[in-house]
Amino acid sequence: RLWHQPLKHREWNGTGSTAHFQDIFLGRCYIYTQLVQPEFRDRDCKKIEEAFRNAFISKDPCEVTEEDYHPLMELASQTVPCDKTVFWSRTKELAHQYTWVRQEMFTLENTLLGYVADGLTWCGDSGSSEMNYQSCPDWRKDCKNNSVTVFWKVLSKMFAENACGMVQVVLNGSLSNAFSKDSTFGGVEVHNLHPEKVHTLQAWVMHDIGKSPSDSCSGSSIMDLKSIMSKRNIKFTCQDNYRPVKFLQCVRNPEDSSCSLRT
Ligand code: DN4
Repeated sequence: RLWHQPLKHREWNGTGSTAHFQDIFLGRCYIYTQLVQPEFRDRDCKKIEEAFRNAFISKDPCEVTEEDYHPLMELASQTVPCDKTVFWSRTKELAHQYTWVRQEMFTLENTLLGYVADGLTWCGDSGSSEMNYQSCPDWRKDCKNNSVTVFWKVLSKMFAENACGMVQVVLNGSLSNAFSKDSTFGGVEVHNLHPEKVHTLQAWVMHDIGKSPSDSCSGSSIMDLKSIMSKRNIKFTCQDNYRPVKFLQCVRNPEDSSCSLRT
């Protein structure tokens, strides 16, 4: 290869690393540590960015391990107060709107590492110390052990392990299965709650306004979740269209009949 030819990365089926990844990561880290949660103001964002990069740079992006992210997890560890953890599955936007209004509550993306990585894509290449901005592995078409999927798996596991008290999950009742064992919530988070610390899981099954409800607290997918929790010795409660979250949906759909004061 001639020295001036651009390096050719391997080609994958997913979109490439987010443009300006490092700047976005560092910028978000400073916003979070200086402005969003100033109790983190002494965390070293440059060190965190370096630990993050070291987890996947110069590696085959399909052979990233959970251990690769452990130094980062230690550097950026964070605990959420008891009763304030909110999980979600197929309801990302709504769950985030809820924690935006209830500032004391936390989804994973309201913690430092979830905040900096939310919505970004990143991968390296075994033959190069650069990120691959052309393409990254897709978790369905290429491989599950890719730099992005492994990161969210490790982070979700830790988030669930650290939860305590009463925890919440926002589920999507406009899907045929509001609860899925194959999701990160059903496959990772549910199994990493500690029954000694978490006494209750409270599920809110929300129906999208304008779509017909497909699943609810009495449906079979929620029964599966209930039975998993009972085996895990964690109390389970479920509510359809939990009012405080429904109000947020109604802010966007004020004219819908289900949002009228008389119903
Ligand atoms: P989801 O809405 O089905 O998925 C959320 C994200 O995770 C999407 O980008 C999914 O990709 C991806 N995903 C879902 N299942 C898998 C899997 N088995 N392997 C690899 N990627 C997967 O909800 P969910 O229940 O899967 O994940 C949400 C829960 O996990 C939340 O409680 C969070 O604490 C945590 N989490 C957050 C994020 C994030 O902020 C990512 C992963 C997990 P696709 O189906 O769109 O292709 O981005």
